[in-house]
Amino acid sequence: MSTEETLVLVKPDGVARGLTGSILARIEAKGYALVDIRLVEPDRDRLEKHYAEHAGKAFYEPLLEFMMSGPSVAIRLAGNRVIEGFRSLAGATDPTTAAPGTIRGDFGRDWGLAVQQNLVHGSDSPESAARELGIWFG
Ligand code: IDP
Repeated sequence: MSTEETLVLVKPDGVARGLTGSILARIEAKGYALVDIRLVEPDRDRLEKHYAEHAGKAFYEPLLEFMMSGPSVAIRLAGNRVIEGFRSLAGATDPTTAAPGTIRGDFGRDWGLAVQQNLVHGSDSPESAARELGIWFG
């Protein structure tokens, strides 16, 4: 047993396109547990903390603008190896090359913008999960 928790976000493009229910259905079908869920309109300060590792990159400012363009659904998700498992469900960062069968592969679209609008976020390590859960649910 290695039950753990992760932060999942349905990003503004996923909420705006009405895909929250479809994404939650995949998460629940996989057997992960929703511990907490809320609609959030993050301010810049919260997003700078969340995306600190990307500060200075070409897509950083467009990423923050995109994440402030509308509400996201923040989910505290639990399960055995859920960090790795949700990232597997989500698929690769680039929706064009994300594998069919993944959330990004099936629903994501490359809009030709400076930032990939790829529907979801999932923490990438136990350390990131603890930090990000504090930012969104602290
Ligand atoms: P991940 O969300 O797949 O873990 P990260 O490398 O942590 O990917 O990047 C965070 C977010 O920044 C991505 O989900 C995507 O929205 C955006 N992003 C990352 N790399 C690029 C890029 O090369 N071009 C445009 N947007 C990017």
